[in-house]
Amino acid sequence: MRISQSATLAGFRRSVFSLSPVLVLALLASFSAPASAAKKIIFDTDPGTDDALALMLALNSPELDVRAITVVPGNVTAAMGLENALRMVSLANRCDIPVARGAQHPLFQKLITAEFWHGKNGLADIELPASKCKVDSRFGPDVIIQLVHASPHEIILLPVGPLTNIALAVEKDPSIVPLVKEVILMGGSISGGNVNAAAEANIYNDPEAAQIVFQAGWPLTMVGLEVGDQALFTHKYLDQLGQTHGQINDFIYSVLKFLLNLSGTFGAPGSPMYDPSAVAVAVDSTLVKVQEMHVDVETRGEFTRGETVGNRRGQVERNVLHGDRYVIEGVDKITPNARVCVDVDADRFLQLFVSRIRGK
Ligand SMILES: [Ca+2]
Repeated sequence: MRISQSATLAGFRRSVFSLSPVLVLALLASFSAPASAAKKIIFDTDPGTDDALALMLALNSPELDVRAITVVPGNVTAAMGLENALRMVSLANRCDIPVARGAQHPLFQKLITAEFWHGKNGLADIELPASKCKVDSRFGPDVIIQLVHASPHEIILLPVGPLTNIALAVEKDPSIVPLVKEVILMGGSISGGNVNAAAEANIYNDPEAAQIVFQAGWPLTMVGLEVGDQALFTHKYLDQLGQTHGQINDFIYSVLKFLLNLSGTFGAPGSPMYDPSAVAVAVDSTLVKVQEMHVDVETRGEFTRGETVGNRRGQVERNVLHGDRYVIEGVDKITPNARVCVDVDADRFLQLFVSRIRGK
């Protein structure tokens, strides 16, 4: 798609030589502005039904320029996730976007796959056509490193799976940290988990990687369960999606129909929009309210491994050892490392999602 747009623009430039320079500049500016203003993102994903929603929202949003897709194991194995990513970019006719395989397993634990929630093939048991797109030969974390250095201070990392690939990129080349514009991730919770009492699935699937990403020192927005659980996709929105048709529109309609049936079997009023919420925040940050706080990822707790522990008060007591006991001598301020999304304008987010998937 990008190639044909460039070709059209080149032809356009040749054909306007006879016009006045001022008019030409104005016309060119009107053509060039949206592309240059689009935010460059790297989409790191474990596809996954809600990954599919997120990816198609990103590809259908002119505010975003998806520069690469890196695949991480999570909802499904690395191999299945790669196949799903390739089929989806093919469906969207976007073989121009590099799709790279990344880590094959979490850093320090066994992978936990979620076909239970996503269907046997990870994509709601929808069989997409074989991909016309080829896998990029590079290792996903290397793609991240290369693209960040190629566009310093411009790349937004948008991980919507376990944070293994992002952590590997940081560990291999810490110099990318100050060069990344920001990280907007789907994951975590400061109000209880969805895999157990404490942990959210993406963080739970690789807590050590998550702790590396949270402590790296870059601007980081955590779009966690506080957003996704409030933004429930219901039949009202599904009906709107069903009014229009197209390859992406019909695919996403089928995915959401699967998810609504699934949530219905659990008596839920709708399907939580986890991964697309992070994309939506990248598109329009005014959709959410954020609170700055310091977040650590619990890696050792008996009941809390994988919990994102947010310090809502921004302080800790200072305990000083005096003989055989500690004495509280004051309170130390804690520097925030994350903007935690604590509220969302759910209807505006869901309307944005529906309209973008419908191609409007
Ligand atoms: Ca995901």
